[in-house]
Amino acid sequence: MTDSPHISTSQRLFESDAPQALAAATFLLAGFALARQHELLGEIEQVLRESPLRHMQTPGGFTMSVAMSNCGALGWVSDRKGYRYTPMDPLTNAPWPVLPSCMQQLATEAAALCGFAGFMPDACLINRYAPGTRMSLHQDKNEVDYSAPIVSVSLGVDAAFQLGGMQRSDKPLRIGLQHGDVLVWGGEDRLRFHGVLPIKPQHHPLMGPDRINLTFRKAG
Ligand code: MD3
Ligand code: FE
Repeated sequence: MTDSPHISTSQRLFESDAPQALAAATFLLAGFALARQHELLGEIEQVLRESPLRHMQTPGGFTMSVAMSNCGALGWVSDRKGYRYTPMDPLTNAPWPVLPSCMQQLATEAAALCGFAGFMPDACLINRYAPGTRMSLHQDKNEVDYSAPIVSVSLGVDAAFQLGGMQRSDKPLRIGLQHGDVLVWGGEDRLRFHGVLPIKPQHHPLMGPDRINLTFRKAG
């Protein structure tokens, strides 16, 4: 038997009761966003009406396959000049949309459950992966203060996340991420290399073929 080209996404039914440690300071909160999924998706829709998803240019002149937008006081951008955070959306020439309350509370609560009390993100990068989209191994290094953690929320179809080491050449662990999963990492794991393998064709009841990832950061 051959694989169907559009297998349905596996569904997590419940949130786990405790964070699962993937490394010393990297934690998976399985299903932690499920209880607020509809409110979250509504907030994301509203943000994207104001600052739409777009494919940014890399400094080397390539077009990124992940479509991105941001909300919060600062937003991550890439163009021919490099990677950085800006207070204004270069597409709309207006400030990035305000970080909505359900999104912000989710990030603060998830961080606290993993030992990072008082996490106040000032930036949320929204990544949209269509089938086939990947994000190659990289470090998140554009933030001013590495003592703050990063919180990520996975929505939509499943992804295979790569958790690498401190060198690009360190063999990454492969971790399956499902709709509603939340990852928190900080401390000694803050600068680990990480990436996302190409998204397989799948169907999610709320998100169709796509995956959306939110990453909450203290950027400035
Ligand atoms: C890093 N996004 O936007 S976040 C990014 O799924 C980004 O869209 C990916 O990398 C995404 O910069 C991955 C998840 C993540 C999880 C655990 C980590 C990144 C991590 C642990 C250490 C370092
Ligand atoms: Fe990253």
